[in-house]
Amino acid sequence: MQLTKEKFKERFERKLDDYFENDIKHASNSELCAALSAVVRDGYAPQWRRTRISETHEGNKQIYYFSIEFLPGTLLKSNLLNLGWLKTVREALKEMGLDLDTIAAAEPDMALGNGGLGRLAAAFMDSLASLGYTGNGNGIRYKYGLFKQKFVDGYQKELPNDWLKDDHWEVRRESKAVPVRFGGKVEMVDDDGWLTPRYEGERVVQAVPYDIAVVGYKDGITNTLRLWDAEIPPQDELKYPTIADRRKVEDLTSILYPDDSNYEGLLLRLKQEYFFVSAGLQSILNYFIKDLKQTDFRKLPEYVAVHINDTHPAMAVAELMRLLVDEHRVDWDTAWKITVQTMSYTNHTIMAEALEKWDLSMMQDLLPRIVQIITEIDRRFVESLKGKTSDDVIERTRIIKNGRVHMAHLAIIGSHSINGVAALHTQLLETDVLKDFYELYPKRFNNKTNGIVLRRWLQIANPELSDLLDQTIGTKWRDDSNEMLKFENFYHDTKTLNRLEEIKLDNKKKLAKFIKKETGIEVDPTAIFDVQIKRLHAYKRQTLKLLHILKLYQDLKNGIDHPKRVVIFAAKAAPSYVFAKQIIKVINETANMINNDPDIHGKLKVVFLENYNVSLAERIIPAADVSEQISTTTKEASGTSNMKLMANGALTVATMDGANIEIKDEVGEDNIFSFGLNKDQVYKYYADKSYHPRNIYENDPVLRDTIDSLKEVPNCNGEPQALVNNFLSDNEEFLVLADFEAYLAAQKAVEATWAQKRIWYQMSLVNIAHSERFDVDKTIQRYAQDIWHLKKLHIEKTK
Ligand code: 26Q
Repeated sequence: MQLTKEKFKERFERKLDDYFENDIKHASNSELCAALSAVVRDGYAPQWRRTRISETHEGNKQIYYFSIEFLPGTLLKSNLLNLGWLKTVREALKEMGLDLDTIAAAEPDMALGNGGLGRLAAAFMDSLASLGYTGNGNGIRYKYGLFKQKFVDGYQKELPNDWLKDDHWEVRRESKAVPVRFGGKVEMVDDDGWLTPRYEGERVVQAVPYDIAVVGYKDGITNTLRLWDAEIPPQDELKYPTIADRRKVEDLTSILYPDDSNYEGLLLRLKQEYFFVSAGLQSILNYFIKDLKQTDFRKLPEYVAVHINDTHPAMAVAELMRLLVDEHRVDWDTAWKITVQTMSYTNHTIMAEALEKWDLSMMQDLLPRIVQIITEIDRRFVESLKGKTSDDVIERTRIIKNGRVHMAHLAIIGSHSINGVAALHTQLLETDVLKDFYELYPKRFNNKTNGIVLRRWLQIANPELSDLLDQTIGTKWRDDSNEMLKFENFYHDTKTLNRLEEIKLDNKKKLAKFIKKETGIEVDPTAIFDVQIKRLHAYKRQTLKLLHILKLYQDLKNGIDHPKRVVIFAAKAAPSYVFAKQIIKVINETANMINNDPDIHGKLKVVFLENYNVSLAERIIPAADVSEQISTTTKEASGTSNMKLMANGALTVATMDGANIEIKDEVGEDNIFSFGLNKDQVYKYYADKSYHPRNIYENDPVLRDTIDSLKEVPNCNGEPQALVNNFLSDNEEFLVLADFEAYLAAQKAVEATWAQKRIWYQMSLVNIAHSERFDVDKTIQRYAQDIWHLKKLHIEKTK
């Protein structure tokens, strides 16, 4: 819908008056934000309704993306951008004496995810709507998002993140509520010749959906992210007389587990997984039967694709079987065909500790019928392979083993497509982690390299760079990222290169101001801004960066010069992850030591910003010169911050891991600083158990001095020693010291290039131009074509 500034002002003032009986002079930022959000909601409402009507009418196939995490961050500016209103609203507010960014800062981050996996799910939602595919998100409405991180004495403390109190987007749809059953006993009885479950002593929870509009960019459609909340069923109120009873039900959706790539077999987590899977599938079948008026379930895969985002929703395989066989009386073989044709699965990690294996007896108590069904799926799987492959392979691939249910096996056996998230990752799945399955089902495996919402990371986060693109290559890139490649034609254009430098400096000044306000630390915007932002995890090796910092510090103390550098970290550690928290403490104390040392004349600063989230990423990324992507090769499935930083012109220092390899392929080896062990070297160390870091320590004086200086970091309680012990332990899994020397060399190359500013910005320009390859729309096109088989929805545009 076209919006003029005048129309906007009028609506905005009316909302402010309706909601708060207030005017722009006296309203608080959160009131202004609420009123602005209300105008935006009115803006997409007709389109949202029309999308729902058209999808039923056209009966196009729909994708349901099942994910236990969605991490959209803030929605206000992204909705404004996608409605095509961003510029108009920004200007209109300015004329009213208001600043959009200040108002938008009052919106809480919707952080219903830990990191990469949740952010990817949100990016997929945006892209599906933007491309005109009917895509639905299915997840959990956590009362508290990912914890808020504070540093006290350099240690991480976690506080609750009560995002709902200021949320403006969700719509409760009680009429779509469905029951979800837990516990009790189940017995199969003959009902008219059909074996039917009879339940006894079960508890029923009411799943109530809250829908959030997903507004597609410009000509896109408006889809739905459906998040489920748990309530007491209205007819069961009397069964929950006390507040404690009620709380038990509410607890189900109260917290997001803060673990990233780490599996803990907790009952509540299992409940959460079944809860949103069952609710989502019931709501899909209700739609199929009631709205599409279908009676033949064999047609389900023509209308519905269900995607399992990592193994957390893998019970969807068994739950769809239950619904088809028990509730709709479809025979087992037919139901199985339908299920496999409907389901597809993405693996996001090769780390063994992240693989979910639920205790069978725990699952049996909570979900007795689901266990019967999984047992039957397992039995038939084993039966189907007997005589066709070795007993060893059968034993390795079956679902239930040693009293545990292997969720990845359930997902693989029950899906027609299995994909990894970057070329190397998929290759490792095929040749190593899921080798047996790859041999059984080679055609099911495929790669889908991750992507990012370039619109957000350029147009919203970096308006100045976006303007430069407009001025050089025209504005078409805003609709078609392929156009960005034309930016390479400006490789020799001094004016453009100078402008790139100015923009970067401007963004760095803004970040420097923010850093000063948040931490009190003074940083020089002309220094190299060296950025590592991602979850804190041993495999991501924030430790390698720490060792580099200590080496630089020692050099500066010894009179060896280096260009000025500001190292910026932001990262949350899982609350129970002791080693990750020790790393945070040591980095914080190292920062204190260095930042307050007058000897080095401010040549090196270290800043650890608290509470990394999408909003903070939007501040840091446009200001980054160097992007640190230094995971142990083979461990980072893809990474996505690498793509965001590249799009904003940061130069990448990278191991050849995950999507870093594809970034290098794209920009060429001259436009990236790659270093470190390759996958074969890493695997050889693992196979031979031949990694003995103590030898490196003893033979490399530079490394030895650096490690020894780590032990001297003040104000700690044994944390530095814990790090040292880890680095030096035999066959240390992440091979930190093995890559140290190569990493220093890569950083030397960074310094040399920094001294030649023209080359630096030429490299930066190439990176920006080629970031188009990682536009999430390209990723989604491939999913839509190869896995989900979707057609675009055609709807009449709002006038
Ligand atoms: C599992 C069971 C119990 C509790 C927690 C979990 C759990 C939660 C989150 C397991 C894994 C995750 C998250 C994994 C994740 O974010 N992986 C990242 O996915 C990105 C998107 O594909 C990749 O880019 C990253 O490389 C990968 O680390």
